[in-house]
Amino acid sequence: LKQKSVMVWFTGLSGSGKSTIAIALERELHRRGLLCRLLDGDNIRSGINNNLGFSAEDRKENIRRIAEVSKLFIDSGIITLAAFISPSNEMRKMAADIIGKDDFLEVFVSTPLAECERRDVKGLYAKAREGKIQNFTGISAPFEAPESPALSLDTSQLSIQESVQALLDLILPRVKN
Ligand code: GGZ
Repeated sequence: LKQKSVMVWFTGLSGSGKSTIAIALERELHRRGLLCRLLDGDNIRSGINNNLGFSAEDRKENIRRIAEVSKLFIDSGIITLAAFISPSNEMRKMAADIIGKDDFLEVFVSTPLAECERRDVKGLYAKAREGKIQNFTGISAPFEAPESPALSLDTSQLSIQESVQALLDLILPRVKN
């Protein structure tokens, strides 16, 4: 293998910027010739996890499967980025245990709820406030902030470029031979 792999696990509210940052990071890693793969709702909840909803139980199973799939990527030497709300310490610990703590970097996209709700890119917060979506994280379902993330990124304070640079500073030393 030419590169060491690492798991970059993004956690944060809907609309916090997890996928946006992860996509920009993926592009920068590719530009440096590094193999990486992004897992997010678009390729996981539409496919392998299309039978899961947003109950606490389904979210836990969502995260468990994502961690198992990520482990396969990691074991193949591919830097793996996962962008899921993963709302509890218990779920993130389960993911870290499956993947292995040494390879697991927890990144908290800490954009405040008020800012996520102000953006409301998909109109989901409005629907959640109206009661049209149940169990919506931050409104009618809990989100626990991580206790000791490797990195916290608040996209109401940092540009995407600044966030990506902080991530590269964290990741590149770990994947170089
Ligand atoms: C939270 C929900 C919900 C509920 C649909 N709660 O902004 P989005 O749209 O694209 O990202 C959210 C996504 C969250 O899925 P995850 O797999 O990341 O969640 S978890 O880790 O908790 O399993 C949102 C959309 O799905 N969405 N209903 N009730 N987000």
